[in-house]
Amino acid sequence: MTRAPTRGELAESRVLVLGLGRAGLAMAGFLLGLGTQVFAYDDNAAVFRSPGARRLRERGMRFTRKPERLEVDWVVVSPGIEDQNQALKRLRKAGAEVVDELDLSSTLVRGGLVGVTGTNGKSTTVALVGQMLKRTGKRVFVGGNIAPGRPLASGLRGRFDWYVVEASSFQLERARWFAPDVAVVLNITADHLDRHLTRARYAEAKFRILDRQSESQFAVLNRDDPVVMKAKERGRGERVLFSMRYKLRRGALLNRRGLWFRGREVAPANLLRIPGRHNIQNALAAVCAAKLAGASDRAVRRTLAEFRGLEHRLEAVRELGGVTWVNNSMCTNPAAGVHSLRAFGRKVVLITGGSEKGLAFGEYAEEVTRRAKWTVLMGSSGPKLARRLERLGYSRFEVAGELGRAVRAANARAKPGDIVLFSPAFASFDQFRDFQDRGEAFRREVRSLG
Ligand code: UMA
Repeated sequence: MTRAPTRGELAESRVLVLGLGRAGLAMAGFLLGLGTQVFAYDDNAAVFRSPGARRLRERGMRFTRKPERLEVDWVVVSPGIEDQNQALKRLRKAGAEVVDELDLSSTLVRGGLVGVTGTNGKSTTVALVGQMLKRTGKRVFVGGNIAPGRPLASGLRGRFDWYVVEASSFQLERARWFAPDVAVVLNITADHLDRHLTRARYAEAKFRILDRQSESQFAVLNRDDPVVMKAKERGRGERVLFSMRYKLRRGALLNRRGLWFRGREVAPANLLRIPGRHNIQNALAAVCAAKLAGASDRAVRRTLAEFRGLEHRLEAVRELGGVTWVNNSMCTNPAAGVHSLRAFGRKVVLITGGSEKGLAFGEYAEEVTRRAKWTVLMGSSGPKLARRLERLGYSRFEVAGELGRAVRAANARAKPGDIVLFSPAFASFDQFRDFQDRGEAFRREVRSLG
C-alpha cells in the first residue's frame, strides 16, 4: 500500500481538495501553509464565494470545475462525499490517490493520538478524555467529527501533546493509515444505513480504527457489546476492555463502590454528574483512554465530578412552572433514543421524530410506549411512528408536525414535576440544517413560552 506522504513531500505536491466544508477548508489552509499547490472542487459552486474559500484563494488556492482533468498527487476527500459521488468516481477511474481528511491528518500529528468511534457516546467520551488530559497539564487538541466540527487538519499547525478525535464511519470507511495510540470502540448499533447500506458494512467501517494499530498501541473495547467484541482479534494493539457487568482485572469496570481501572479504584460510583447508564459506559471508556494516555487519577476524578455534559445532549434548558425542559437534539438515531429514554428514572413527556435514514425503529417505539407518559410526534417520520405506536396499542400521543407546535403541545400536557424530553431519534435534515440548528430552535421555542 502507498505510504502516507510526509509534510516535506506534501510541500512539493499538487493536491486536490474535494469538498469545501469544514474539513476541506481546514485541510486546504494547512496545505497552503506548507507551500503545497492546492486545487479545490465542490459540487456546490456557491461555496467558492464563501468568506473562508475567498481567503484561501487569496493565499493561492485554485478552484476547478473539471477535477479529473487535473494532474495531482493526492486527492483529499471530505467525509460527507460518498463513494458514489460522480466527481470522485471519475477521479478514481483516472487513477487518483484518494485519502480522507482525518486519515491524512492523523499521519501528520506531532503528538499522541486518541481516536474514539462507536454509534453513540463518541462526543461525550472525546470531551471527557480531552478534559482529563487537560487537567493533567497536557496540551490537548479535541476535534474530528465532534460537532460543530473541528477537523483534525485545523490542529496540525499547533503544538499539542495529545490529539483526541472523534472518528465517524464516514471517515473510517476510507481510512488507509489511521492508527491511533489509543483507539476506543464504544458500541455498535445500526446507523447511517442510507450510506453504508448494511449493518455489517457499517460495523466494518468502524472496526477499521483497529486494523493498523501496532503492539505498542491500545484498543479500548466495550466488553458488554457483542458486536464490538467481534472485532477483538483485529489489529495488533493491546486489548483493554471496559465493562459494567464483568470483573475485569486488566481493564475498567464499575461495581457498587466505584469506577476501577486495572485493579485500582479511580473514582466513587456516585461522582458522575451526567445522567444515564450509557454515560457510565462513556465514562469507563474515557477513564481507560485517559489513563492509558497518562492522565492522573486526580484529573480523572475532577473531570467526572465537574463534567455537565455537552450541548444538545440531555441538556437542561429551563424550568418553567415546575417542568424541566431537556434538549437532546443530538439524538439522531433510534438506538440513541432508547438510551436517552432510559436515562431518566421516570416517565417523561416526549417530543420525538425527524427525517429517516433507513433505520428500524421498532425497539425505540416499544421503549416510547414504556417510558413516555405523553408523546408529541414531529417531522417527516411522525405519521409512520404514529402508525407503529398505534399497532403497539399506545394511544397517548399526538402529531404536531413542526417544532413550535410540538413544544406548545408538550407544554399543554406537562404538569409540575414533569420532564419534557426533546429527543428526536431521527435525523434533522427534514426541517433543519443539522442537529445543532434543531437544538437551538428548540431552546428558542422553550424560552419563548410564557
Ligand atoms: N459536497 C459535495 N458533494 C457531495 C457531498 C458534499 O461537493 O456529494 C460538499 C458540500 O457542498 C460541502 C462539503 O462537501 O461544501 C461538505 O463536506 P462534508 O459533508 O464532509 O462536511 P464538513 O463541513 O467538511 O464536515 C465534516 C463532517 N461532516 C460529515 O461527515 C457529513 C462533520 O461531521 C465533521 O465535524 C467535520 O467534517 C470536521 O471533522 C458532522 C456530521 O454530521 C458533525 N457527522 C456525521 C455524524 O456525526 O452522524 C457522520
